[in-house]
Amino acid sequence: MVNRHNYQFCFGPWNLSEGQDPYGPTTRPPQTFDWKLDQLKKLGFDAIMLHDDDAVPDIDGKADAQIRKEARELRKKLSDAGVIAEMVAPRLWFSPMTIDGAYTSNDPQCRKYAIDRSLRSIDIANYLGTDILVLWLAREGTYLRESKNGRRSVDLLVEAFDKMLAHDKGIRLAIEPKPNEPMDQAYLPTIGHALAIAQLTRDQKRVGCLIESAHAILAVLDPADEIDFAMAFGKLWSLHLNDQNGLKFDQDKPFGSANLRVAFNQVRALEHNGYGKKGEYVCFDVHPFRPTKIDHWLAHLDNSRKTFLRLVEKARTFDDKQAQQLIADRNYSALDQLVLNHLMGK
Ligand code: GLO
Ligand code: MG
Repeated sequence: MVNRHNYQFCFGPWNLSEGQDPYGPTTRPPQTFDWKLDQLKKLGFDAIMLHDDDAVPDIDGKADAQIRKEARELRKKLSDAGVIAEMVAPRLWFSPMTIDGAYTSNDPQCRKYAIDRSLRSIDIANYLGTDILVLWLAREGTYLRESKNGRRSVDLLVEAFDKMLAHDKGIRLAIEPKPNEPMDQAYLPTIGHALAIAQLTRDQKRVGCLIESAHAILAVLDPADEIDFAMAFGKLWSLHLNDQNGLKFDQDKPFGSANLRVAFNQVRALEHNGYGKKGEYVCFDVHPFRPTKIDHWLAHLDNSRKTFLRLVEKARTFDDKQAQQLIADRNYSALDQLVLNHLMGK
């Protein structure tokens, strides 16, 4: 039942964050991209996730030729460091052109901006040698229901995805659902929504998903079930493991930090489905706690990976035979305790 293989790990430059929150300034000094890449290497991670403007800063002010030049230079820098680019994601939530949404904005100029920028991100993905474009649809949703036409928004999303799929016959779109924050209600809140909308596009085979643990928890779903569901379709192309303590702002806690059992079940689902065997990476979308000192700046990433690997061992050594007997006897109390004892080391 258990597929034994090694996992490959990844994070993004934004995961070495400075501690700003809506109520106060940063608590750690800004660092350069090169410094972050060095830390990634130092920690022994294999790949880096990149927003389009992590790869090419100030992208909106640059001509295509300049973007190509900078992206190619970055590819060389990454390859010198022995790191690959896992994905590129258009950052469609900072620009004044995406204040009222990107692909689903009510303003046609803004919608055009969002699509043009996404096509540029696809070009960057090509220059960097990855075929995954991650779409976290941060501003595709509503603060108030009456401000947008929900049905039309679905059509607009499909139209945007179709333009991306047509732009490059090799690109795969990995939709990263999140039910809320920054929006009150997002249009694609769950993996079910992401995989359903794929069916409406011109090439559903190239529209898949990325699961983030915290986003599933915010949707009141079990991330392990989301993993099983996506992998039943062969569509889990990337992963943002982290943790979340209940229904509040997106916390991006270290993996396993809030609920070790939920983390264990995610790892079990990945193991059972053979995640990683087709080259998929385990990425951590985690942030340091705001009070974290500079000296401890990398610990949340290192700890997340350590916890993940220990849970892989726990998944591989779980007594499945005994579990099956208890399941056959419908002795779920004993099954519950079997899991707890296993996690507690007894
Ligand atoms: C925020 C998201 C965000 C994305 C990243 C990649 O809630 O998790 O961190 O994963 O921007 O698009
Ligand atoms: Mg994420």
